[in-house]
Amino acid sequence: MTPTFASHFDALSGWRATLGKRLGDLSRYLAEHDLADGPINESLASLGQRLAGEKLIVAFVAEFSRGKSELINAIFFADAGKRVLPATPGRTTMCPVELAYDPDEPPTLALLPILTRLEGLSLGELRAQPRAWTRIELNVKSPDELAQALKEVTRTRWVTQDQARTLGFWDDDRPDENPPLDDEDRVEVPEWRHALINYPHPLLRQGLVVLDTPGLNAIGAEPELTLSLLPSAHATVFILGADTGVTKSDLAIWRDHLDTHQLARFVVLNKIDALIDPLATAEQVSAQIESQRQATARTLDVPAARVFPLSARQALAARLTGDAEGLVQSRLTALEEALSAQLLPQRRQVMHSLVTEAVDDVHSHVSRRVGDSRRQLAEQMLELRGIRGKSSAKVRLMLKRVEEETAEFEQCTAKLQALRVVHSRMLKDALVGLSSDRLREEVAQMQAEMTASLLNLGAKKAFVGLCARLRALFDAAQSRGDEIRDMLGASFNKLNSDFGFGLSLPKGPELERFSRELSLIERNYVQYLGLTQALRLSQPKFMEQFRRMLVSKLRVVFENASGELELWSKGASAQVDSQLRERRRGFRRRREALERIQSAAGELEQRIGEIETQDQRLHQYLSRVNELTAALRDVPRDDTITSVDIDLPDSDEPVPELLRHA
Ligand SMILES: Nc1nc2c(ncn2[C@@H]2O[C@H](COP(=O)(O)OP(=O)(O)OP(=O)(O)O)[C@@H](O)[C@H]2O)c(=O)[nH]1
Ligand SMILES: [Mg+2]
Repeated sequence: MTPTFASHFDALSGWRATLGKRLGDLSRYLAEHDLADGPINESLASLGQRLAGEKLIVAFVAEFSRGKSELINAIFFADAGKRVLPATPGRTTMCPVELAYDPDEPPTLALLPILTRLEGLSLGELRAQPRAWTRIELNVKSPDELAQALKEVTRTRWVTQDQARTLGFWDDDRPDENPPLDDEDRVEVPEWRHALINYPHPLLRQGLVVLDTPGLNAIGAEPELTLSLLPSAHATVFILGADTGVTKSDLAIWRDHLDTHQLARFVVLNKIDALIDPLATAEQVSAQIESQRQATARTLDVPAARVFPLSARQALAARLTGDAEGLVQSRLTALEEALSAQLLPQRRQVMHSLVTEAVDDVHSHVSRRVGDSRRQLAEQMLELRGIRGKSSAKVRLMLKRVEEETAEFEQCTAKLQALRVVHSRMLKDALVGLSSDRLREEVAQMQAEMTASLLNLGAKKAFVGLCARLRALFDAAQSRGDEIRDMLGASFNKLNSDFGFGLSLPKGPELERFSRELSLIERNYVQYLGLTQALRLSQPKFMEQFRRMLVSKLRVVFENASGELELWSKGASAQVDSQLRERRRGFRRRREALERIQSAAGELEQRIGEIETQDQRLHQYLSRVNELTAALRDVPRDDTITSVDIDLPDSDEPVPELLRHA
């Protein structure tokens, strides 16, 4: 059978596990032989965590009843033996549903009440507050109980028009888009704002996150969906009905949420089974599907190859009954192949370059450190060989020389102290502009400008102004960082020539990446503010929610940027500290050796032997580190999946019987 998304994803996880394992080997070796200092160990550990926690997010977006949930069932959950996510005619999924797996939590359905919208806290903030969520334990052993529990995501409640307005489901300016009223003038709204399903499915266990969304229309959609969840997805799947093609409301959703080339987009023409016509031949039906596909591609302005006609229902049914012929007819595998081909190599590239970069750093750090120690050993060796056959008066003289050299070297401590003071002052100056206080001030200024503008029509301008100021802050921090590097460069050269250090300047701090993240946030928000949404900002609650969401997004970027700068700085000072330690140790060894030689005959040869052994040992360490880093660089970056030794990490939790791959 052709490999599906699931099996390709398995291979990616295997590959990642190989990287993780080799990274672990390297870190352990470095630690056991004391070959790396704090910052290097820290950055290896955080890389390991990042690899292990790496997520791949796929979001499904469409008007209601196009078959999002059914398609998710068919692609990911057919092996549960049942339709897991509720999929029924009419509106079904009422809130965004995130499927993921965190092994530290039991299988649960966590639901965030819609009323939390009234408190103005953003979804991001509420994620960190377990008490805000209603939890339902999931019995993953029983497909029936599971499906029953997940029905909760379809729950609604009836509220007055006023309440609907405050909750964001009623907009007096857009009467056409408001939901219908019942006999008592009440409006039906979702019971939940967001649902998280923690479910030990093999794919989720390996870092896949699936986002199912409710049929989106502009009213009622959580801004976070557009501003945070969708932009962070690695792929989005947009679904249409093959029978209807692109309707007006489909097009509105496409424009509002997906019409940006930043996203990897796949378009599905679902329900092709509904086109089967007893009065037409199979060829005629195929031709009809093809022309529908071309028309869709033209309307949405995407390549026709990105439009996939298929039948989710047929595919699910075929997988549940093991009907290979039915699966072929459903045409689902073409979409799965495309998703795999596009996404998985891309994830590989990202992880691979992360690892290669880190490994290069480690390698140059260790080579430098070992090289430095070996150089000292060689000097010492030269000295000891020079006293072979010399008198004890000569040895005494040499001892005196070591003492003088030591004293001369120790004069560097005052210089180093001064360097530390200057460095930390410069770093502090560079970090001020990236502080959260500074960020808050800038956002407050934007908010003041927005509120002052009539009907918030100046919202976009105020926001663009904010982004320009924030970018200037990054630029300033970058040039401060460059100044620190230049200052260190000059000092290192002086220390090297005056005191025999082997200090080498690391590459400068790189804040460019954070400016790019800022631009991405800017693009998403600008698109959002361009919609009639700007008008909604005149509601204080909405404005507060918007502000909080914005601050929490930006704070992450700012914290990461200032973390990067600090880590870079720490790396530079750690180099000085470790060389200082090494040099002192070297002087001590020389002195001790001479003292021993002075007190006993025969010590000299023994000491020379010891130095030789030490040098050999260092040489071995270095070759082993070369092997370990080469092993990491050699994990293939491209798609030669089978050539990698795939040993998946042991998992202590057994996969529930019914979820095992067939
Ligand atoms: N004939 C046919 N029906 C399908 C197909 N895919 C889904 N359906 C049906 O269409 C209806 C809606 O499917 P859902 O998966 O609930 O649609 P959705 O996009 O998740 O809708 P909301 O959750 O309301 O946003 C269900 O009755 C499905 O069984 C298909 O390929 N062919
Ligand atoms: Mg649904």
